[in-house]
Amino acid sequence: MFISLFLLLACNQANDLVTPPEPLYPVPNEAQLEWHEMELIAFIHFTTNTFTGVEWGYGDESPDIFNPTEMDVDQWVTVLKDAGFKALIITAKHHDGFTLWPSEYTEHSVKNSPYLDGEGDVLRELADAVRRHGLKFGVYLSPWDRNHPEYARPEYITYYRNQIREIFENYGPIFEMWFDGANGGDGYYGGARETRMIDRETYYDWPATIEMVRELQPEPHVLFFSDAGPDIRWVGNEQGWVSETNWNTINNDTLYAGQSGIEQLLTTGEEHGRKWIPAEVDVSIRPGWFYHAEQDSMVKSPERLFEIYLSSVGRGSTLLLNVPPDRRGLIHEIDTENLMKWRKMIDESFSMNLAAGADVSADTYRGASNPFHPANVTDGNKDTYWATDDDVLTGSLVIDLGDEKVINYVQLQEYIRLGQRIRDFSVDTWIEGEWRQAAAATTIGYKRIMNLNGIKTDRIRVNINDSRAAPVISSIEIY
Ligand code: FUL
Repeated sequence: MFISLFLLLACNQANDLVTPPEPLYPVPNEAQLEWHEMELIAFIHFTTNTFTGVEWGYGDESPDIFNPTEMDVDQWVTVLKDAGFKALIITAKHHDGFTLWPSEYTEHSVKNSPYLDGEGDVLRELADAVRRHGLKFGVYLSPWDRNHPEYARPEYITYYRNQIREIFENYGPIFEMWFDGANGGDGYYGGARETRMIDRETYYDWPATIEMVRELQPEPHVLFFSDAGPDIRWVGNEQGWVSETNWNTINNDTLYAGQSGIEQLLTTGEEHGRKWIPAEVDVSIRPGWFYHAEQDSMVKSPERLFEIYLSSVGRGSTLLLNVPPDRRGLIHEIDTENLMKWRKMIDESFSMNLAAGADVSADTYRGASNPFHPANVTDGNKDTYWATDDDVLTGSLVIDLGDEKVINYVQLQEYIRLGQRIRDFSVDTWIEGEWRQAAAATTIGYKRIMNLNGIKTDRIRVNINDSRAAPVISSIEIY
């Protein structure tokens, strides 16, 4: 009796002594983690282009044309929130230079439009509505300005930074700031009507701009998006997908916004990247980024949006879906309907987690110690995980469903606070007395959804076939 009690105590002590895996650097910061967990962010393109019908305004549009007649930002936010978006990013200024807020630094602004007799401030309305509804507010401020007379000269940089200051001082906190890669070309430029090119690598002096913003808003940490980060990277395409292999890490030392030829690199990231700069998948629900009535019949269907969900969120990325308001200042009925049907598809596909509370076993777990037990992957707690010993880079988890079930999706999550590790995994199903491979892929990262196309089985096996360090999985869900 005494001996067995002693053994038990000794064992428990040994369990407590098993330390968690060391992080595999780089790891995400808290703001990036929150961004990963949002999964869905809405993009709003709205400016004079909505009224002229073009995608890139030349910069000579009269503010007189900006006149939404039934403007209702609450409708935008309600629709987008109901669709599941956790944040909104709006084009405070697109390439045409028109500002949606009454900037004191330009006349090319909503303040000189008929909207609310020049008293309107779209940024104010939206920032307030977004917060009222409990979402986060982000801003796109085009670096390229085809209206400004000093574009391509040093004076413009002062102007651009003044506008950033206005935004952060009056509409913050801003969770994400979008720096677009399209920079320089022909434009109005205060009447010069000429082509102006800039050195994309040096002209904006991004480090100084970013430092200025960090001083303006020390907390919460602003996430800067651009081709090169520093917090979030462009995904390299505008069609709604990130590569099947998707590393959240990349080396951005020589990258800059607007650099050509880096699309492929951006869409995969780099396994040995020295910075955590995850890709954001930006795509529009319509062919254009702005609303054009003639594209009403081309709004992406709920099915297409669902495919996009799987090739973005389902590959460990965040989806930035553009839903542009129309000339009334409303999200169009067709877009609303498709968004709602898409939401229903997601809810229906991922509502019944067959793995919740199911029996899980593994061929190995860290120190055979409970804090790293395989059951952690089905306990619904994102902060617990299964992990192996440091020198064990492979492992298999078996989830017993009890009875035979039809399986459509297997969803996996790495515990990315400790870095992204897994580079090869597969999913087997138990059929007719043997394991058969149903799906195989490379990276997991924040989230990975594998389509099993309705296979019937009572047991699922997840094999980690290769990992950069001890694999650490926080969740496996089965639908
Ligand atoms: C691009 C821009 O040129 C498009 O107009 C749009 O804003 C898209 C999100 O980024 O670079």
